[in-house]
Amino acid sequence: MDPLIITVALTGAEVTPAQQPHLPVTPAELIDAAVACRAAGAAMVHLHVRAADGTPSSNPDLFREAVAGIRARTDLIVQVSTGGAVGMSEVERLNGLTARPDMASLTPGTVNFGTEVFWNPPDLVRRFAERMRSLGVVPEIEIFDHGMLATAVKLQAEGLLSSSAHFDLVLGVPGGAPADFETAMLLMRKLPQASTCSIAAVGRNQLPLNVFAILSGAHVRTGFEDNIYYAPGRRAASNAELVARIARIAFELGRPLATPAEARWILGLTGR
Ligand code: KMH
Ligand code: ZN
Repeated sequence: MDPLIITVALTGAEVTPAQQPHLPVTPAELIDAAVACRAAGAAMVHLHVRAADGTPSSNPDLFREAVAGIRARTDLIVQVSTGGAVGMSEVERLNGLTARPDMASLTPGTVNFGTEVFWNPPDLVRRFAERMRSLGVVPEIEIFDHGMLATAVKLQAEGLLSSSAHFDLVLGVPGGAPADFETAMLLMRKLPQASTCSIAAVGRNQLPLNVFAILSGAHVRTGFEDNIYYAPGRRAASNAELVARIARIAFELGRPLATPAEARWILGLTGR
């Protein structure tokens, strides 16, 4: 197995500061959180930005400030979201790319998202993939549901996505694929052979699916975007607390952590 890449999704777009008082909101808070997560064992950060009042934002200045600060204080792989928040326009969702991140998320399909719809029709996905390629930004393909995998494979066949892409299985969104071991195994088995993948899961399923990822040779995404609790009834004190727990479990299970430099090599960001 490769060393374990821990990605931390610091803030997302759905959780509110009222639900999680330690949610990083401003660029300064995102940068401090990223620094703490790097110290705890993370190799990659998945980034959304927020307005000062905590609402989701697509302001390119906020992306640039956060990315520049994370780069100045860490060697983390920086991945911006192009999912943004439900209802954002295509232009808004692409704003993070102006910060010249290493990677960006790319969701190859539309999915019900709670009571709303996360809108990713085929032409939008193609445009996003083309924009990333033209900027030299590597996609992380976010699989919320089974059918998205087939679309990703189709785009690989068309040459729009690399045949050795990195996937993130995001399980347990209401409307998407459920967060259980059987689904995770099925999706992993169906990934193209040269793929790498991490596993993220929503809410109380985050920890068991993360542990499944450690044991099965996949990588892990943790963080407040997917789950705000450390244990039932006890909110996590920070993103770093969630990262540190994954690092401890990986250590106990004999799976070394990837440094950001090792993660770059594993993901083909620096050439093998
Ligand atoms: N906030 C969700 C609607 C991504 O970052 O690419 C989409 C999302 C996925 O979070
Ligand atoms: Zn996200």
